[in-house]
Amino acid sequence: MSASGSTRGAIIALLTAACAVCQALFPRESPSREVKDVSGLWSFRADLSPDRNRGFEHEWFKSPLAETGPVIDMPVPSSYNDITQDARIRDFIGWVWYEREVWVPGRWIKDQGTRVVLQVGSAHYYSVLWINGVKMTEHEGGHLPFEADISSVLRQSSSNPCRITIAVNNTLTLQTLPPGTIQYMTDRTSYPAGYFVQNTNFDFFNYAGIHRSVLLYTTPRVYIDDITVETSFSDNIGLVSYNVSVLGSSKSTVKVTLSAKDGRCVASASGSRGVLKVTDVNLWWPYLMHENAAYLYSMEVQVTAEDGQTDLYTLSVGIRTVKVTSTQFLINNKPFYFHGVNKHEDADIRGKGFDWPLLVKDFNLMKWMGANSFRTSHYPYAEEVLQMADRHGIVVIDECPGVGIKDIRSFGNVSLAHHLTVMKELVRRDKNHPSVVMWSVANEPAAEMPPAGFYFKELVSYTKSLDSTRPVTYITDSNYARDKGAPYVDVICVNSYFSWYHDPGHTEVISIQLNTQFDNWYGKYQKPIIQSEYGADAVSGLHSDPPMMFTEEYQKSVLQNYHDVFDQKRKEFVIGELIWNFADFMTSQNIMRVVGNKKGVLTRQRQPKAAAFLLRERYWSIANETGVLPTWTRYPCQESTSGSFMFTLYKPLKSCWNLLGSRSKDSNGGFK
Ligand code: BDP
Repeated sequence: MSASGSTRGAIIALLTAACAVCQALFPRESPSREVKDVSGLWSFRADLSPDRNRGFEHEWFKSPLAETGPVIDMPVPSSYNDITQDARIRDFIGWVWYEREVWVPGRWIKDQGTRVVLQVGSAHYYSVLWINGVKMTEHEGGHLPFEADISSVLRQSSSNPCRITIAVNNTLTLQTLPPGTIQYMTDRTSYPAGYFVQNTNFDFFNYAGIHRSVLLYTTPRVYIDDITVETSFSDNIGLVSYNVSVLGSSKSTVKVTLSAKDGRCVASASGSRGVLKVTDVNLWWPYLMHENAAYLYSMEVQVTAEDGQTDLYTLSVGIRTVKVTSTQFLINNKPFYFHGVNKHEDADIRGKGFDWPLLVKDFNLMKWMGANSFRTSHYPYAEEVLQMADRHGIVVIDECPGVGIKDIRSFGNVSLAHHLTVMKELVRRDKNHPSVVMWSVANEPAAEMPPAGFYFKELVSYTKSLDSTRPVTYITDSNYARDKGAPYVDVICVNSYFSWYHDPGHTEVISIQLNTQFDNWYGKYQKPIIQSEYGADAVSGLHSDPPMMFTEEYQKSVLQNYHDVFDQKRKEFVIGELIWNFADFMTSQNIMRVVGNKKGVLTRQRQPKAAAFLLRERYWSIANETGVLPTWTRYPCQESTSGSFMFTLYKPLKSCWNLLGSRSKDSNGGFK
């Protein structure tokens, strides 16, 4: 076996059983499943001991946390950093302990045929979970769910209610994703004993804690472990190929039915694998691309065990295809142009904690802006975000936490094996979302370093082996001639900050530098290109004319200069533009940032800067060019008093309405 062959074998071996604790199906109620949300107020204690290890030495998980020392209230989900007035908690590095006692419904425990699972939506970064003092599982990685079957511990233990203890450590090392280093300052003339800091190669604040809901849910003993759907179509027939994984018995029967929005069953099949055929299919189309965007079917999977017990799970299914040519990104065989945003999970007080009002507000803002897409920069977002994207037709580039891989020691086999595991967990969770059209395996890695070639070859090909239906990319800021991973990606995604980090203050250089950037990349690879980041900081309310850096006018001017080039190149091979960033976000403290990164076109509180209006004008007019924007797409819409829908008029659209009459639809309802 060659050196790289044996390395690969070792890495793949490391991956077996990697998903023992990772979740495939979003916990959802059904006639056979119950869900109990145990988020809310938890007890919290940061381990402030010098080596952060007192909690383990003194076994804080064995008794109620309050008996081990002082605890404070901590909301879940939320980052813990901005909840208190204590800078030590804000900047804490190491183990923190969470605990909550909950009542588990008696019938869940009595009924031996019920499996009780505890799921943590995400906790940053490394977690250990105990139930009633018994260790259940550990999980590495901050942005994906993990779970444990806790049925037997619940049944063994006489203690009721049940005590959930979760220890979470946010330390980042060269082998974590994202990577980081802990630097000990040993000069006693400058630093106190034991002083250390966490260094990272990304600028967003390393928020930590339990960031998403903690749920208890049940399934029957014989249960649906995973469902995979892959969709395509031919003329007006939609094809849904499915694969159901059942655990708990080798002898069970599987029935699958697919229903339209009105509840009509449109296809059904038996068996754990098969293909459903849907006549007169309604395809899943992106927002602003079709009059009936984001059409979702409902797939009901029913598993019946030998003893007659059934498990039922319902999955939303959008039927669509994705293809990449040398110049285009095709959704349902039609060219799709990404006019969208990069985001962060970030807000005042809650940090990266999941928040429904924020989620709905952000989708309203994206639709208001005419954005048809976003990238989950720089880590997987809560699955609820993808469910919203499915329902609203917003296209997603789904990124893993491979951000800031800059040190050569982070390209080793331990790092690669973990990176593959993360991709496995990510694909397992997100593979059925029609909104997800591409995987991004990293952001701005040191792709010019010698080991990057092998690393990205393995990472991309492994991701493709997990999902052959979606293109794979990573986001680069390397030199086009020296980037060692670019040969393996399907779409080139480039970040650049002309007239900001280079030639500050000189927007006049943007046109030449951006044209060169595009021509170089396309010339070498003949692959379509997305401008995956560009932008400039603007402190909301700062103005100057002529524009100066950090003012709203300068941010606008940078954007306009980029847009002029995009408008030439999108006639050729540029297939998208994603602004950096949707909203201002918190960063670590450093001389480059004024209380956070201000490249948002919205403030952190989601109020528009001048650039947001510029983008809105642009995105809506690009959407108009495709000629598919009759009244129904305009946003927001209001119900009129007469009961019919009345839409808020948006000026740039008006002139195009008369054009629409002449457009004709193809057989799938798309516009020609
Ligand atoms: C890019 C990074 C992004 C940063 C941005 C910036 O991908 O995470 O926030 O620069 O500096 O290089 O604003």
